[in-house]
Amino acid sequence: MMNPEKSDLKYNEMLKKKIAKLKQKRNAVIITHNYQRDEVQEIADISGDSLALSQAAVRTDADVIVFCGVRFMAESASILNPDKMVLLPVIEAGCPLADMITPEKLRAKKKEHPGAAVVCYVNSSAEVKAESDIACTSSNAVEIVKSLTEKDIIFVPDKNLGRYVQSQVPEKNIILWEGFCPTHIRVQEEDMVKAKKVHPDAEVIAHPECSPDVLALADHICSTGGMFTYVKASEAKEFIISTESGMLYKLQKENPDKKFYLPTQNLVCANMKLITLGWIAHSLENLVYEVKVADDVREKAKRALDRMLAVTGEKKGAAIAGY
Ligand code: CIZ
Repeated sequence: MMNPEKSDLKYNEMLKKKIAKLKQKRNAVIITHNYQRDEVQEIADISGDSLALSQAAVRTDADVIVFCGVRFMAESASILNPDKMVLLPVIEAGCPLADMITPEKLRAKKKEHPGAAVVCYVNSSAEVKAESDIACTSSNAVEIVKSLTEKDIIFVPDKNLGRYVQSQVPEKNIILWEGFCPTHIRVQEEDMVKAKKVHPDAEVIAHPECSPDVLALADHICSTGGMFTYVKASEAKEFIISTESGMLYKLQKENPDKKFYLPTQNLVCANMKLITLGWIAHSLENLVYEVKVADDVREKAKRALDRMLAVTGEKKGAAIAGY
C-alpha cells in the first residue's frame, strides 16, 4: 500500500513513474508554486507564483489541474477555471495570513471608511476577494494602488506589503490590516546583518512580506517572479534571498553559475511543505480534494481578479512566471 507521507529517494522514483501514468490517464496537468518541495517542483508541468499559475491554468487543455500550493491559490485557479476540476492534494494546506481576515471583519472595516477602495492581496480567501474592489499580487501591488482614483485604500491582509506599497505611493492613504505571513516575519534584522557579514559580495533580495527593518537592509525588494528576472539580469554572483526556502530550487537550476543563501534556515512554510509526491499520486488516483467556489462568491471574487488583470494585462502576468 502507498504511504503518502513517505519521502525517500527510491520511493520517490517509484512515485514519479506512478504520477506520470496517472497524469496521462486523467489528462491532468501538475502546477506547482515556487515554495513547494524540490521533488514536487521537479515533476511540475508549470511552476511559478500564484497569479501566473492561475493564468497558466486558463490556457491548459487538461481536464484536471493538480494545484501544488495552498488553498487560496487553488481557489483562484478554480475561480478563473470553473469548468475544470482543480485538486489540492492536501486539504489542510492553508495559509495563516489568509486566515487573518474574514469577510465579516472586512465588511465592518468598510463601514468605518465608506469612501475607501478595498485592495486585497491574492493571499486571501474567495469570500474576502468577493468583498474587495480589486485584487493584487506582490508583483503588481504598487501598480494596482496607483491605478485607483480613490485616495483612501483599505489594504488587506498583509501589513508589511501594505506598508511597502505606502512607501512607494506616498500620495495615497493606505489603511493597513493587522495581518502578516508567519514565515516571512521569522527573518530578523540580526539574521540579515549576519548573512551580509558572512557573504559580503552578495546582493540582498527580500520579499515585501518581510518586516520593515529587514526590507531596509535589502538591495532589492520584489515578488518571487521578480526575483527570477532580477537574478538573471544581475552581474552579481551571490545572492541572499529573503523568502521561503523553496525559491532556491529554481533559482539554482536557472542560474547554475550563481550562489544563493537564505538569511535564516527558518524560512520554511509548513503548509507549503505538506504536499509530497505521495499525496500527489493519491490525489490523481482518487481525484481528491476538489476545490470549488460557490457561484455567488465566485462571480464577485472573479470581478476583483479580472479588474487586477485588466490593469496589469495578461501579457505581463505571463511574464511574471517566465512562461
Ligand atoms: O503570489 C504568490 O505566489 C506569493 C505568495 C508570493 C510571490 O511573491 O510570488
